[in-house]
Amino acid sequence: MSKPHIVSFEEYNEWDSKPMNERFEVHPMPASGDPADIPEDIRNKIEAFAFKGHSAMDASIMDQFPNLRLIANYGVGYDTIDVDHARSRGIKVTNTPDVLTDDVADLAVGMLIACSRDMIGASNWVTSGNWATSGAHSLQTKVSGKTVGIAGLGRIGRAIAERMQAFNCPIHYYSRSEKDTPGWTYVSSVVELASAVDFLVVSVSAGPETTSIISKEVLEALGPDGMLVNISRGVTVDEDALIMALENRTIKSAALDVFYNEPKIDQRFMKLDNVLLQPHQSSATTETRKLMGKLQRDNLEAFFDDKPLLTPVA
Ligand code: 8YV
Repeated sequence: MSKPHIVSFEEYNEWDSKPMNERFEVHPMPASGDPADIPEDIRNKIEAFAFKGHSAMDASIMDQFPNLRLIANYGVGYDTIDVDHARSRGIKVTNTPDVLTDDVADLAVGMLIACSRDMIGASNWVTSGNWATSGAHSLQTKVSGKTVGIAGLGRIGRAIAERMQAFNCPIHYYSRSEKDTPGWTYVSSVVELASAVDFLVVSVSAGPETTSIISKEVLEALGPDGMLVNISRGVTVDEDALIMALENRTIKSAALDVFYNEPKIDQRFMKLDNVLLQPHQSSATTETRKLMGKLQRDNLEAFFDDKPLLTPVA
């Protein structure tokens, strides 16, 4: 029996590519990103995408494949996929939630502590020889017991809150509606949240409702002793406002794993001494990426086996 034809995006490790090629006829998206670079007779055979990365997945791509029926996303965030257009064409969309929640929450907590205690600066203090020649590294900021705000109490936001509760941190959170929590304080405004906390963690899903939800006003409310942690998407923060807030010390510091224009981020970040920068690596462990790839494939296989999709979003 012939294998279904799919298009794969970006690179896969062998632990993903081997089983994917065993089950499907895999056609890599050309480096140009232009579907027209795939021969039309192949495009007409394509029934699914093994989508990966953060490039725009819109009608200009989807409509080059007349028999496309499924977009299986590698990642929990699917903000670059035009789900409304997919739905209008009857194209199903899946993502890979849950398997990466712990990794993302772990990194958010690690970034918060590393930034608050300037662990990277302190490590450089040792390796530069300054410790031996100039004495102790500068005093930093305590984490335990400080008030933590979570903007977006989904799976990942909740996992971060549970971790910070173990540091005896009072938890405040913003969400579109109040949630069932172990006594955490709900606020219906991000500005109000920012004004009440020492650390503000951004874990909202990206979309039209959350674009620049961390605004100049929110950063001013967070204040000169406040710290921002972003593990959601770059677009959830007004990046110009953030850079100015860091330059002017409107906020104390920021720990960021996501940015506009990744990986060629705004060069102004490189000149700041109060940021901790990570290369969008919150789910980037071998264990988790293997689980993400398996879940993406499981959705593809379920689709072609006419079984229920495991993690549909549309
Ligand atoms: C990506 C992520 O999956 O899951 C998400 O939404 O942002 C990441 O884990 C990763 O960058 C691979 O594209």
